Amino acid sequence: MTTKTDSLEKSSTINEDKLSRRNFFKRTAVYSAGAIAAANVLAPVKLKADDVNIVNQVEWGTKLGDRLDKNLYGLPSPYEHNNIRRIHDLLSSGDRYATVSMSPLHQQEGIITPNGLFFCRSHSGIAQVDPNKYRLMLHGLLEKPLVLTLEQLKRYPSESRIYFIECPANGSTGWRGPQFNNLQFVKGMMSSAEWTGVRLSVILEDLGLKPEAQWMLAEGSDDSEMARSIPIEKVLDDAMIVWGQNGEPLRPEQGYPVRLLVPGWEGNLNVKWLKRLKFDSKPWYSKEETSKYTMLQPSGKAIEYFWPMEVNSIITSPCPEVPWTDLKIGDKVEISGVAWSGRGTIKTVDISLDGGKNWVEAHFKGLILPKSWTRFSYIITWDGNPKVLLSRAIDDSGHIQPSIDKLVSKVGVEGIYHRNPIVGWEVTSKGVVNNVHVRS
Ligand SMILES: Nc1nc2c(c(=O)[nH]1)N[C@H]1C(S)=C(S)[C@@H](COP(=O)(O)O)O[C@H]1N2
Ligand SMILES: [Mo]
Repeated sequence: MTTKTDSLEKSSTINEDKLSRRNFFKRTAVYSAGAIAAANVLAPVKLKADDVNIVNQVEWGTKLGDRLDKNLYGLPSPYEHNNIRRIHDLLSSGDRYATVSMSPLHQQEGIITPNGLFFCRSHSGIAQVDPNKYRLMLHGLLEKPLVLTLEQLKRYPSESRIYFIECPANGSTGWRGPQFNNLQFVKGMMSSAEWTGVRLSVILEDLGLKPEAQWMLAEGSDDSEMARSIPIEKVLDDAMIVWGQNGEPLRPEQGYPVRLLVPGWEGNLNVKWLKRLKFDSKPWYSKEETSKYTMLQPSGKAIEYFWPMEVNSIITSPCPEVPWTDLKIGDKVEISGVAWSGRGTIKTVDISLDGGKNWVEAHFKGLILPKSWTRFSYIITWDGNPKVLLSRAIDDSGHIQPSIDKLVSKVGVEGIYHRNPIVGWEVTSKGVVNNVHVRS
């Protein structure tokens, strides 16, 4: 693999949404209205080990705090007001109904996305479903077809599992080169949660699946009536009907009160505001599996079904929003990120500091679960030399992230979906981080 700086394609740096830390502090300073002057916040902080001001009472310790009944549903600190989903015109319909809001991956920790930051992809706005009027129909090739209320559905034995959901269009702006100079718009079409619900295998045992049933149709009750056909092996393997998201009811953005969860497979199969599940011997060829979510090949033919989300990884620190501009030579600094695969469990993540010439193995942090985000880490000593950081994940099904050129030579650039090549960031000698694509 040859990698020279001149073979890097740089991002065109779309900066209308400035997402840098500097901006964060600026706006924070404005928000806190005089409490701290902006200049103080932006000045380099000099820390002393014997600073008495730290143990003396700070301004928030000299008066009563807020009353406990101020927010009976808890809210983040007002200083975190910049930790939000973002929408970009290039990824959205003008009227903001059929659109996607991108999750701020650079501001997340661990393997759970807080519910307020979970990315949302919706084809016709966010339906507000009355749980008292909610009904779920299970019909087709079943011994005992059934309609359930929400309470009845929740009486089935439930389990809670951590899975990511990723739109197959995640990363799709990168097919022709780096387009956005930030992590949020490059990879924010995914999030992860602990989902609570009932496995379909449990319900189907109760309702009696007829042997001819080979496919399940899942249909949403929102205006788009999103519908997808799912093969019965996957349904019986690990698909779930879920009503819980990180310990509380699903958020409206995630399909309140009930969605389908198809672990590791394309986001669009996880039908929200679920209305019915129908069982039949053949697929339905709904609009979402004909006009969309097929994969156009260089030959002009399209792959019809392309279900699992491929093995993938991204460095989340540093990234353009989390630069290394405050580092001094000799500082220890962590390169960290997230890896995931819809085919199974992450086995290895390798890191390159030199654009793919040499690789070292990262170590994992925290839980390592199938079809979940897996956190990786590698510590280096900052030497002030420019770097091109890349990450490359391998899963336990034997799949490995391809290079950009290898992927493009196989699937072309017209397909939009399933873009999982090795990507990363350039770090300049000043610690500024940019989106670059390494060609090989
Ligand atoms: N009913 C319904 N389900 C839907 C959609 C929709 O528009 N309507 N969007 C799908 C798409 S394209 C994706 S990527 C996922 C996104 O899930 P999220 O919005 O919870 O992140 O939901 C899927 N389920
Ligand atoms: Mo999607």
